Amino acid sequence: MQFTQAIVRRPSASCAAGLTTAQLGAPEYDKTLTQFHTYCETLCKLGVELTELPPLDAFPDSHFVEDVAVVTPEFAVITRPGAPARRGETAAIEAPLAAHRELLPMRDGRLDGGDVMQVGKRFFIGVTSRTDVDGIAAFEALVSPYGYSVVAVPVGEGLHLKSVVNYLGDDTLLVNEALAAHAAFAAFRRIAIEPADEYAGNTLRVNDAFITPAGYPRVHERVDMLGLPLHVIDTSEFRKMDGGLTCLSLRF
Ligand code: CIR
Repeated sequence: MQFTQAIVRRPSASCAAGLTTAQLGAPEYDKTLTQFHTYCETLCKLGVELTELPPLDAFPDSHFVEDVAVVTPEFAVITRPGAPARRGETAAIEAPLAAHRELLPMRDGRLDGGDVMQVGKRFFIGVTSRTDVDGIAAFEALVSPYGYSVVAVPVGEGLHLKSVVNYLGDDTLLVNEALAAHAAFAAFRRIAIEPADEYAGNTLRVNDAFITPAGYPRVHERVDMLGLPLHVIDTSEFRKMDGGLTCLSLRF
């Protein structure tokens, strides 16, 4: 969980035209940019060197860069996003990532990076409306030669696996009640969050700190007990588009 680099993409003025199920209204562009800048500043404060890519007006969800790639110390998998409207985003992430890693492009199935949770040499991958078993098999074929294993986890609700479970380091997961009982996670210390706080499950560990969404004091209190600095930031505009903290960057 030690990162020196992150790639972000500035949100486009078209961002309100992206995909969403949230029914929270349209995001305000100015506020979206303010929240994006706070996020970027927070990453920088935590010792990460940031590459900010320009907005892509034709792809209103393209600032959710996490979905188009999975980056490890050895390589970057270029995914095949599950939503057809987002498939074209991958071309624009290849050159920035090629500067840092060998690229492994997926050729089959569907898979969003938001469904991929890495813990050491293991990937837990959500089976969701965006990621299917063919995508998981294609991903596994690319990463297994590097010594990585893959565990598929059916996700009943939520857009992505990482919408409801995130690895906080030190064998600890922040996880919704439904997945807290899943056998795949039995060996972890699990901080279970109640349904009303589920959005804050998308809390991000960066180096020796956490970044968590504003508005969830019960979750803040529990994460605070882990003893690392907690950066609470407003993500209201991203939430309107089903987005959260992890999806706004690729960290490596
Ligand atoms: C989408 O539906 O694809 C975007 N509006 C939100 C993507 C959020 N990504 C993520 O959680 N990894």
